[in-house]
Amino acid sequence: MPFDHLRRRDFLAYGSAALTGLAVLRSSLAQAFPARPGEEVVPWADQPPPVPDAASSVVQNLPKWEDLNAWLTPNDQFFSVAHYDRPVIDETSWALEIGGSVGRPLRLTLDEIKARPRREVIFTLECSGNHGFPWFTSAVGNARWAGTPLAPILAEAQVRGSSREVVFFGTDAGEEQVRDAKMRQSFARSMLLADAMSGDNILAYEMNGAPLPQPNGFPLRLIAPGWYGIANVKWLDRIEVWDRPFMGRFQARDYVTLREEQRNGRVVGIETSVGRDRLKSVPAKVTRQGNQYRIIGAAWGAPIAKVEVQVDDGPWMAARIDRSEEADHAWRIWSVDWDRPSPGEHRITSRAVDFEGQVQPAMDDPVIANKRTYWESNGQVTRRVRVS
Ligand SMILES: Nc1nc2c(c(=O)[nH]1)N[C@H]1C(S)=C(S)[C@@H](COP(=O)(O)O)O[C@H]1N2
Ligand SMILES: [Mo]
Repeated sequence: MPFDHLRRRDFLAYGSAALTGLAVLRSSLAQAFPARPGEEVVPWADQPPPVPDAASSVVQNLPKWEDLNAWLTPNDQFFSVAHYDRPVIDETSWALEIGGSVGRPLRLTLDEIKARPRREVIFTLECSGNHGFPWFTSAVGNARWAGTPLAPILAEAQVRGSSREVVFFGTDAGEEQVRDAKMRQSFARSMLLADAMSGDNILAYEMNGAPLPQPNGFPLRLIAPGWYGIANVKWLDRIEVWDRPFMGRFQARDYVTLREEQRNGRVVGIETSVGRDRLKSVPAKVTRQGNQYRIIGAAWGAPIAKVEVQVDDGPWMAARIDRSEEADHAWRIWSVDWDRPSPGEHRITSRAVDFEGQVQPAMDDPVIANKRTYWESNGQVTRRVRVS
């Protein structure tokens, strides 16, 4: 499976194993954003501008990085992105349909889905547009999602041999235009059959121990650990198996990356659909206790081997990574102590390195600099802070 290099140790808890896992998680919460007695948060000098009116219905509940204190992002601090409306669904009349290129179409109520085997996964979900605009810098959160595995449901529906991909439909819909033709369509995204069958994917009805909040997809959403937010279809009501490529707006027209790349000394324009997460880190906050400053951040998108931090044009310093919580698809919280910084404004940049030695790209790396659309903005993030 293409996923296997990411799966050093799954945090997929079953039955009694779930209890052990949760105990480990709870004990680690206090350390995740390390705090010292009496310390204060030094607010960033470069606060993001407010969400512009044109985007304010699509993007909601962006948290302030300075306000995040825990490895698991509380539901009330978790961002919400919705491209159409945020449907209010009556769970008693709602059902999930599985059809298309299958031998045995299924219809499952929420009770029937909850009666199936339960699985939890801790997954850091990031909108691929995050850091694509100055106001869009905290569309990422880490939650403990609970639901039932997707693969056995597809197997029960008897996927036909000729099948190519699985399309996930939400109940939210809008008018879409191609050339001069207009048509009402549901939000939808597809995955290749092999990707959909990954043991990591769940149909989730819980987020951090509570029923899925309405802005995050109540009553059911796909959680595809390792994939950008867009793949994690909310307000799910239909799954179809197809033998031809799905070409909907959020697959093939929006959420596509245009990049100029070199091929034998020639520049070629490459266009790809946004898919798996990319290696990324951000400085989250600066705290201080007297003269003792500390920089705290998060890193995700790939198994994190190390994180380095640069202040102004100084040397890259190794950050401590909190390894007390281990979950393959969850962010790592890191920190560096910053003793007696000189008064004035400073620039703080972080870069993550994965276990394959890949380094989060600098903003002037061609992979970022030659990108023409704003999605998949995983370049190094620089924040500014004022020391008195
Ligand atoms: N049905 C539906 N699912 C959706 C979307 C949507 O607009 N409709 N937005 C996607 C995008 S772009 C992102 S980033 C994530 C955001 O998940 P969240 O709102 O729970 O943070 O949901 C994804 N799933
Ligand atoms: Mo997104």
